[in-house]
Amino acid sequence: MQSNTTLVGIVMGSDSDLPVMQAAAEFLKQLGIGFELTIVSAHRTPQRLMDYASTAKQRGIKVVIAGAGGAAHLPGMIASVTTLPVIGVPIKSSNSIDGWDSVLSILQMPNGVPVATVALNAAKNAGILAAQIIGLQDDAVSAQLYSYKAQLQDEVLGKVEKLKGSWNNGFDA
Ligand code: RP5
Repeated sequence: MQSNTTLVGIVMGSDSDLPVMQAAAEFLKQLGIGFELTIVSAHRTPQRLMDYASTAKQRGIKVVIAGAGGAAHLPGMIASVTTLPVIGVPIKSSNSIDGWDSVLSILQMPNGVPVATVALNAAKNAGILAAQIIGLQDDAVSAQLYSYKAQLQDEVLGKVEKLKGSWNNGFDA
């Protein structure tokens, strides 16, 4: 699919999150999935957060990817406003102690308000997960995801072959 329709909303708390978050955008671009990317700060622009989250669904967005660091309230607050699936990306930012603060702020949501939390700085996985959600109703996207998984497998099997030459440990499966 090469879509001009914007299906995924990527938001981040600050432009300082962009070096991490661009991996999500790159994956969606690779698959031809339309997305928008902008800054929405839970603490510095709370009204903008409310406006974004409350209008995203009616604007045609199917899934939101939200990345933030430190006291990372952006994904959870978006999830509190919209019924769209929200994928949270914890970011090790300048105000993070070691990244655990970002992870736990996004992961430990209360019952009733889930955020699908990926690993620290794992924006590419957020892009993949968003594509998988879009792929539920788009066969072309789904086919590309199968190819991507096959490529991952081929890469590992290539490494297996490479290792065989130098380290023969008897595992020949
Ligand atoms: C968070 O604070 C942002 O998501 C970012 O990860 C962090 C630092 O923001 P800046 O001070 O760089 O703007 O809200």
